[in-house]
Amino acid sequence: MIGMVSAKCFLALACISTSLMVSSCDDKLDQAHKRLQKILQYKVENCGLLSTPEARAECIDNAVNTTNEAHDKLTELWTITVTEEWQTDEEFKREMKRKILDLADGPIRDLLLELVDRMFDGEDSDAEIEGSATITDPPAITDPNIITALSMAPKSITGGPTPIRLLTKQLLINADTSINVLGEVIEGQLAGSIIVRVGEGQVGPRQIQVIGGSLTFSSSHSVLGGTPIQYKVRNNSSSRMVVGLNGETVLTLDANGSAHPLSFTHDENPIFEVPMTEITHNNFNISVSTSYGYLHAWEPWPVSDFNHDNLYDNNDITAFAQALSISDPRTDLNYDNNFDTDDFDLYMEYFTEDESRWLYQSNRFSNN
Ligand SMILES: [Ca+2]
Ligand SMILES: [Ca+2]
Repeated sequence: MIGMVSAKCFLALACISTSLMVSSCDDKLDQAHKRLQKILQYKVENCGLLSTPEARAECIDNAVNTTNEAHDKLTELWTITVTEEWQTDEEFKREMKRKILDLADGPIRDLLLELVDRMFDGEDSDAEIEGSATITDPPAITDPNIITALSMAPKSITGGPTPIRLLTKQLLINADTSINVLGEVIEGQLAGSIIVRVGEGQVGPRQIQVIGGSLTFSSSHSVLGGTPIQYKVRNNSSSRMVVGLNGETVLTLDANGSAHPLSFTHDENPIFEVPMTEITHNNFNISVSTSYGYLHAWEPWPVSDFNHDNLYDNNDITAFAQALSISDPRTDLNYDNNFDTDDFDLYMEYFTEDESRWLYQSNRFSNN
């Protein structure tokens, strides 16, 4: 939804004659293929939750087959559409969707429609967010997931000279938000309550645990069709809040988007990094303009943190290499049905990217 400017794809009109423009449309198709890979990886991960080996194997087979078919069909329709008469991104998208709607296979049709919708999101868009966030006493918590997460969370921070008791609070967020997508400005309100755990008596640079909660983007703009977009913070995720020197703060939210067409799908897990400044104790100012490239929404590769411990380190590389050696479907990252060093090289590329982002946030502030 939020990203920095890149080449407009309607320039792809000139694909055929101008080599300079080829990269921008090839990039679009490449992005769509990468998104398909991610969807496949999530699907395969989810198959692992099934109880019997037979069910898991069937689920993985289905996921691989559906994704491979979608991959080929997307390339085929794209290749036809790119040579046709169209003037703008919107016209190109409409042509693609018209062809996709003719497909007989329901699941592939739905998958491709969503991919094409997403293909132009995040391009030529930016956002402004102005508002505040305040840590205050918690409301009565009724969400059973949050109650469970709280019961399992540690009660204190140990390791220092004296243990620090952790208290449950809420972070109330309220901000005017304006998103510019392809020149269409969507004004709205971003608001919500995030359940956090703070060290008793701690001030200044500190780390704040994020337990759960949700953020809602509501707008009267017709594009939302009267339905707000809800982002639910995933329990036991890598969400966190770090207050650094001079009150510089980053709230990192690992959140699932609702089923809203403008939202991220359940198949993807974008991570938002929202900068804030602590003005007085527990009162934060939010002032973001993506023109300065400061608000981040990134989607880590599902395979980067291969062992799911919220760390990006050498153990993941080892685990990936082992899985690759037994042809785990998640590891065929270049989609050629071979499990080889090409996949490993791609893995290292994605892993390095995710690791550097993760390290950037981890090392950004000193915590004490
Ligand atoms: Ca890991
Ligand atoms: Ca491969």
